[in-house]
Amino acid sequence: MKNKVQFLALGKQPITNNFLTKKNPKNEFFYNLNLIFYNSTKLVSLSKFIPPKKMFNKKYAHRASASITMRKAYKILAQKIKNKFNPKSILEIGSNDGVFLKHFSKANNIGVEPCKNLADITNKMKIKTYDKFWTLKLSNKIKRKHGKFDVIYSANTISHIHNLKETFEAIENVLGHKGIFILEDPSLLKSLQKISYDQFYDEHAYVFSITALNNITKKTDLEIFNVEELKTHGGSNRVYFKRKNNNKFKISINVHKHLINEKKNGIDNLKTYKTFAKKVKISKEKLIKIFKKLKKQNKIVIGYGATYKSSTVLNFCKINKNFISYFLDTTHTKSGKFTPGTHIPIKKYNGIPDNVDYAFLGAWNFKDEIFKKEKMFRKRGGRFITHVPSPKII
Ligand code: JHZ
Repeated sequence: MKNKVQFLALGKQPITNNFLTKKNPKNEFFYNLNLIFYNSTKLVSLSKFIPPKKMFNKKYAHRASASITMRKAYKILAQKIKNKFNPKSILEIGSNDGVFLKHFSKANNIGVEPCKNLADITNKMKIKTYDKFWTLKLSNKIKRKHGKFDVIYSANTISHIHNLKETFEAIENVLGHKGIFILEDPSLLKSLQKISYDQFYDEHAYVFSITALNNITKKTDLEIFNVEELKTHGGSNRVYFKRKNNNKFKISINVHKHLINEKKNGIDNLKTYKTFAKKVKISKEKLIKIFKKLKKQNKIVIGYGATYKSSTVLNFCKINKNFISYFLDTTHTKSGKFTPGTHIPIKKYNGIPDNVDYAFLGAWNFKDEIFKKEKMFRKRGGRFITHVPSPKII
């Protein structure tokens, strides 16, 4: 069997962060979004990586603190890290708008954030932030200036970095002898189970399983010693690494349980991915059917949460402004712009207007938070459309 096999093609896709300032832009960039499975490491990745500067630049729109759920989650995690590891120094790779680091004492926390607009925010908050990509060279510079770290944390970032070998080498380079590296990224198993093919887009070079992470770190000095399942971002894993000779922390039984469970669910088997691809095709057909039916009935349909994830769905299913009048989003950097590829206007969230019949849940991962907030919309007969785990009106 070949080591590298393509199992899914999600069509022509734009840069998800390219929220357009013009309705009909010229020369919008598109690429073919294809997914591959590596038989040797069981890693799932994009077949072709997009140059990082095209995605992560001073126009980066996503703000990690845009949802109450995430603000709370980072606060709780910061406290947990303080209680468990009592770090004197902490480094965050992909510090975004400081939603996590702000909970630590400013003298000892360092951020790394290649999007200058975000790094500017945290530097203003007096959190020393390097507006650079995470590389071995940068890790050397940081080590020279700040020494090694007790805790290195990275949420929704390692899956975005193309060269995993260098990424882990750079982490090892600045991790203290007894240091802990904590990674948090969407779970491949959950994505397969929820048919959330929208976890695949330009930025997500990889969607990790514990199995793949375990395999790719075998040759490093790091090993996984704990795994926590999280509800965030539709289902994520928080993975704890330690140095192999650090006996302070025992390898939790959780690690073994996750590996066994992933095997049981076929994470190491190409057949699983081929079945997933078939389910994605059915999901697409069902979703298009819903939108076409609502259009025929002249219903007013909007989008709720212009997520990067939803860009994959909209472009793959060719759901454009003929089906969705506009998106509502709380992120101020997105409002007044248009969705990449599908050119749907994005408006500032100010409640769902009374004339709206249906809202497509672009931010389905925040369903609980949104349903709580939009009680009135549902009470007056308004309904949401979701594609996860199967397209339906709820
Ligand atoms: P959200 C981004 O993906 C990009 P996205 C990135 N690549 C990644 O990995 C994840 O984040 C972590 C809005 N919203 O977080 C706010 C409302 O309008 O799911 C956001 O624009 N009203 C780094 O974009 C969007 O939805 C609300 O009530 O897929 C949510 O984006 C709520 C709760 C959210 O990530």
